[in-house]
Amino acid sequence: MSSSGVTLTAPVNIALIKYWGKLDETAIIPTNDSLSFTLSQDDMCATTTAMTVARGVKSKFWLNGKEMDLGHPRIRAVVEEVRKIAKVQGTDETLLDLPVRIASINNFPTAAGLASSAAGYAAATAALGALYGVKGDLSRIARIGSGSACRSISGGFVRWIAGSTSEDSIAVQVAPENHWPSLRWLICVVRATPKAVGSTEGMRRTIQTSPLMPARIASVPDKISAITKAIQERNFRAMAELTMQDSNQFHAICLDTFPPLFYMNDVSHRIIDFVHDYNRVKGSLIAGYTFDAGPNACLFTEQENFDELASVVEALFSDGVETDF
Ligand code: 2P0
Repeated sequence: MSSSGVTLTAPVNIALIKYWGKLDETAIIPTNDSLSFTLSQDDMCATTTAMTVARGVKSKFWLNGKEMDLGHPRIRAVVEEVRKIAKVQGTDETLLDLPVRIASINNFPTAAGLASSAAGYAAATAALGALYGVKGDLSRIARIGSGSACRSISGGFVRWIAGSTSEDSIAVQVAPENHWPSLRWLICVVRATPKAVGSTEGMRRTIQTSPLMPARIASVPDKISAITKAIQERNFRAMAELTMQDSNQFHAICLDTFPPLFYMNDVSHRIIDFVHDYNRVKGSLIAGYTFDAGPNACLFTEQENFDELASVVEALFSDGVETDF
């Protein structure tokens, strides 16, 4: 970290109740609330450095060492929003006028349905916010970069309140990092290559074509209330059932989209079958799953069951799955 630069890290978050669909594509106002768990800083994360450079030096942006277009509307929107707020809050305008350089690195596969944009935009927003001395909520700025990024600004369990304007669509923590210390995640990388249809295009297609989508949107408020209660009570069974059902509903909506969105693959389906069989054999619901817009499985369980679950998954799927922590 130099006097004119700052480096910050943000972890990925895993959605238990999914975000899928926008009411406003530019401001990124979602069709429904969503709720997620932010992994710890030691797990999958993005690290971003933001620094001002001397006048006349070109502004630049790198992702995983590759130079990207700083004119990309989303990264530009984040930079402009951070500067706008900093100006209102009284940051020296000479600093705000200087060219800026941003470099972000993910320690996990990018764009493979592992929430890379969430961690990336959260880290970039945090680094730019610190660089320009912005105070207060950063979640609505991160949201402008990538919707799910607003949930990676906080740790623990986080709810993104859909809101209806750019001002009131924000993420709030519903339980802190240390609320449920026995909860453990097993991220199974089924395929680490970028998805065929990106989230933005996929959501647009779903909104335009899925007859089931309105029913999903209507069902979310009750699910958010129920899972919030389950989290507060550390009720694993209720939390796991709601999470698995919401993942399945999200992928049903994807299949109901036309042309359909196939984010899971045969290995993903085998993992789902395995989790249900495993719980049945154990005689109790001890493991859960959720899948984002990709085939990779996010499994979860409690500490006492983690080692066994990890070794069984490793043994059964090691040919097609790379397990992470
Ligand atoms: C989620 N996903 O809640 C859901 C579940 C994918 C499936 O948020 O267009 O990359 O940048 O706002 O945030 C992926 O969407 O989409 C996502 P944009 P984003 O985590």
